[in-house]
Amino acid sequence: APTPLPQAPKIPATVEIGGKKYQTDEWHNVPSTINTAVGRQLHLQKDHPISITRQIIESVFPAPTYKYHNNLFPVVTTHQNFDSLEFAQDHPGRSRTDTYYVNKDTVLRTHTSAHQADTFRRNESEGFLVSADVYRRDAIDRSHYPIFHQMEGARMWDRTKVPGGDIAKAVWEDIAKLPTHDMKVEDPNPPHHAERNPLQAPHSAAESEAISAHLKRSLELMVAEIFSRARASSGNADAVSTAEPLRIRWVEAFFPFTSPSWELEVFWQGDWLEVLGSGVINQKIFTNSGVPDQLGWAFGIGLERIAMLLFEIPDIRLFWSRDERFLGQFKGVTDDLTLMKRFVPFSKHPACYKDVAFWLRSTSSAAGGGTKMNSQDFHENDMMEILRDIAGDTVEDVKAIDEFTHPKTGRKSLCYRINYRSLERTLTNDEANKYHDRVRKELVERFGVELR
Ligand code: FA5
Ligand code: MG
Repeated sequence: APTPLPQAPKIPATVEIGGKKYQTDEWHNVPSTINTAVGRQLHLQKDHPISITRQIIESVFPAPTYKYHNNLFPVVTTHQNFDSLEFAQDHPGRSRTDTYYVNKDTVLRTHTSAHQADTFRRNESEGFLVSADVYRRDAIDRSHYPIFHQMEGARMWDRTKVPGGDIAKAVWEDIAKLPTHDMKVEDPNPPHHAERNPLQAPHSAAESEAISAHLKRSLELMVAEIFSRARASSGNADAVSTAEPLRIRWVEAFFPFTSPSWELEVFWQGDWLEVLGSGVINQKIFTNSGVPDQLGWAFGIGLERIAMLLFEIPDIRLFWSRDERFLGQFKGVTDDLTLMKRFVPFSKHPACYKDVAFWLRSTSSAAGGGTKMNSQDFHENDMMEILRDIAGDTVEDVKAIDEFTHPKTGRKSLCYRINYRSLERTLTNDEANKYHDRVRKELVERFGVELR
């Protein structure tokens, strides 16, 4: 067992999250900065770009075929978030370095897929969309934030309800009813690794193919719709840029809850950007949810990623801003989507770079009697959280710039470059220094590192 840290953070016996009280234990790692953001529900805030993006996507998946769930509570069990989705016991996503635990059996959902099994079990509609805030311990940069918003979508067919039980035929008939699009899709059928993404035993090749085709067409239509909204507003002087023709492609992906699986990427400003994960739903999830006769597809999309493309929003922190210079730019768009326009950044304030370098704590190893690094004590995401605790949204990004292992002692040293920059005002060098001094102190207290 690792020796205790010099000063383990104190854990209160109970915490209140979203108005509910929870018992904590040694797994608890939800900082107050995260807890206080629970309940903001940007996806439901009128004229917020996350909410506008949700509504545009919903328009492609119409009710009543798709039932919308926009208010599901963010605290879920590890069973809902992982086990019900066939995550292996040792899957890295379960780690405390990646996931916010309320206690050993309770987490802040890391994805909207946490609600799949329960929604299948209720068996209320042929399809559904779940939009919600999700939580992940992660790096700090302009496209990652520890809270973001996902939309889960799923479409199901019931063997006992289609004529002759012929799912493939019924699905192709549904595909024929979908609109078409004229987007160029690169790699519509990327090659599969048969061992990791097999045809599921309960499915015929024809069934899996039909469901995959319905999935791809539906999601391509969604992307086409999003970008046509951007174009529809191009009469506007501040229109979203539409110079480049839209390019999208399908890439093989792996999820424990779908097979086969894909990610959809969009070419944007010179690079392929992943916008969603998707696939044919693992039949075990239907069986375990008491609906073994259903088959279908599911996807999970990052709403921030889409909103950043749609409105040309350059920094993910902006979504959390209460500054009128941000929010004011989207007024009225919910009621009239032709008012949609590119976000015009307000003045960019100067960056303030500060480096921190330290030796990781060493612990004596019994065997050999030498000194070994106990790098399990330190995970990069832990430092990200210290930064958020102390400097909040004034940290724009953090980059590892050096890593060094001493050849004789085996000790490891790390160096990070932190960019302090406020979105809303100019930060003085003094203020940045104050933050940075506290960060250095906290790294020593929490992780026993030795500053260099
Ligand atoms: C998932 O979360 C799967 N649950 C998606 C899924 C659903 C697959 C249903 C199959 C069936 P992933 O971790 O790749 O997958 O995240 C999905 C999307 O969320 C990404 O494509 C991206 O758009 C967005 N996303 C992921 N991490 C972040 C982050 N830190 N900040 C903002 N957006 C993110
Ligand atoms: Mg992914």
